[in-house]
Amino acid sequence: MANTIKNTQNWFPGHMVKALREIKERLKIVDIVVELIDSRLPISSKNPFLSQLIENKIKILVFTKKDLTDLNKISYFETYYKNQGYKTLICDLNNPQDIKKISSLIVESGQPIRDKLKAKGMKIRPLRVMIVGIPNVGKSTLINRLVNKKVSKVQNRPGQTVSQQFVRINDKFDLIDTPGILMPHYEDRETMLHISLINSLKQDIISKDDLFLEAIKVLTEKYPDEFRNFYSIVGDLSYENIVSSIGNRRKLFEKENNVSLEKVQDVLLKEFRDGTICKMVIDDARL
Ligand SMILES: Nc1nc2c(ncn2[C@@H]2O[C@H](COP(=O)(O)OP(=O)(O)OP(=O)(O)O)[C@@H](O)[C@H]2O)c(=O)[nH]1
Ligand SMILES: [Mg+2]
Repeated sequence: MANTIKNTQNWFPGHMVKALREIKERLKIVDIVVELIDSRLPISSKNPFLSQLIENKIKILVFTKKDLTDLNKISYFETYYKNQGYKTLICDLNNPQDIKKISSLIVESGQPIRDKLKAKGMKIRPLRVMIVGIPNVGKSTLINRLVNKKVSKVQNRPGQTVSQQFVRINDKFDLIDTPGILMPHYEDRETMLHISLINSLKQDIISKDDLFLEAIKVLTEKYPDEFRNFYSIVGDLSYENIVSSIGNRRKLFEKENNVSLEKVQDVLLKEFRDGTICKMVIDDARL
């Protein structure tokens, strides 16, 4: 484990390395870990390093961005993680009801710890809760919603949370915000592309051409009907026809009224990332 982390240090941005070290340190006093993953990538957006670090904690796994996911496919992954000892919730962090569910689950899961303290005649203190996850999965959003005011910067870009913050939620629990940790998948380029397609990886690591090709691949293989409908693509789903259909329909031209590939790429990648094309799960349900 130590070796694996060491080997990735060249790739990790400096604050990622720092975050991992800090998380390890903070874990010593943490009761409950709330790990956030993006529902669209229920496997790839989960940090395998973290799983090992939190083995002995009470573990809550929140699948975020429920509003962007293909609910027909998600229960498979929920069962998979439940079998690994996680308490799971599938949430839209912009829905106040879902925030309440997370809050209740934290309190409920931590009750045994509070009972233990009580039995020992010790003072019952607030549970110490840590929110973790790779960039852009909603950590700051969750904290903001839990405390009901803006305390942590929220932006749809990776790596926004740089320093850690403590937040008192109520008399039952305290939260520690942490920077997102991204597990780089050197051997698995496809996973890297997918992580980038949900905006959890710095864009400049991968070329726009490669990302665009992968987005098209995901859409044509997994959601061809939705893809066609969204962009009104008539005819086959060949690269040329996709580019010319989107370009012509959206009027994405260069000077000479030729379709601009770059503009088509920008539009499709933005709409893919924003989840407007269709609700989707990108990871395969074969585990
Ligand atoms: N549609 C949707 N958007 C969400 C949800 N949760 C978070 N977001 C959006 O996702 C983006 C990233 O959210 P943040 O809370 O900044 O994510 P983070 O994990 O703190 O990101 P870093 O600080 O970069 O690690 C923002 O645009 C949020 O509004 C959700 O459940 N549904
Ligand atoms: Mg953040």
